[in-house]
Amino acid sequence: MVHSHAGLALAGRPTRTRRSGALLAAALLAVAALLVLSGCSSKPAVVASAEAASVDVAATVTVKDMTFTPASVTVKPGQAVTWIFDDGVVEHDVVAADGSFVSEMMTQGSYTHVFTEAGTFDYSCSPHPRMGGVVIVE
Ligand SMILES: [Cu+2]
Repeated sequence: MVHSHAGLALAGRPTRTRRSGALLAAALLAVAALLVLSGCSSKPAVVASAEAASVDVAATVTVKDMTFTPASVTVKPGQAVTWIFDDGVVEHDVVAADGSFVSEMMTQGSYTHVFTEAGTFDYSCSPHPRMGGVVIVE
């Protein structure tokens, strides 16, 4: 009795395994496609934060109340800007229009970037496009 039941179960197994394997593969492909569509089109690659303690931080921007404060900071070439995230549970990021500095999505902590060249660098927050700021390097 036990042997015949085991035999039936084994006989049925390969078909079921193949079918669920195909479903799993299809599901993974769908998830991968969604990640590609939502990730790559909306946000450039993250640029690692500099170590704030070892660079010349000349301006600090607070990310709070859905606002970058102050919205405009001016530093010299070689100096850094630090953004401090402090907006409760609301996640923000800092994304340069030219992709030269890009933070992770964060609710707390900080992000520091050293500006090596003169210029005007606009940035925004990717989930909240109306949040904007500018770093002027001169
Ligand atoms: Cu935001």
